[in-house]
Amino acid sequence: MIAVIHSDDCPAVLDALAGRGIAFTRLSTTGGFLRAGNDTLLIGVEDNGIEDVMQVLREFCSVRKQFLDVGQAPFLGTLLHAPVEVTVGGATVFVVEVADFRKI
Ligand code: 2BA
Repeated sequence: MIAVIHSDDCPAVLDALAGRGIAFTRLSTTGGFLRAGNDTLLIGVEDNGIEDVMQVLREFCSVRKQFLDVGQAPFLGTLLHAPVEVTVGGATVFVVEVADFRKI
């Protein structure tokens, strides 16, 4: 699983995953739209572990609103004239099949 989460939610998510014995790797990443730091977790689980991870993400990744103003988003050029409300938080999750998994 690949989960992009808000950095503020990351400590609680990491604690919850570790507490359940779920292995993960945390990567510091940057969102393409906000150009702000977020965290991406690589989480290797069996099929029957997917829902456990989803439950942790639902519990600890809250959705909230944030205002994005022109100064924060110069890359949007002239498209942004007034602050816009953006939904942040939650989790963006990709569940992908792994062809092979080995530790050597
Ligand atoms: P960002 O790209 O920085 O996007 C942050 C939030 O800004 C998005 O939250 C969304 O609410 C809003 N947003 C993004 N593009 C927008 C647009 N063109 N117009 C208006 N609002 C827009 P989420 O959708 O929850 O995404 C959170 C983070 O997850 C993203 O940060 C990005 O790092 C990642 N992400 C989301 N969808 C992705 C995808 N299809 N592929 C790869 N990464 C993705």
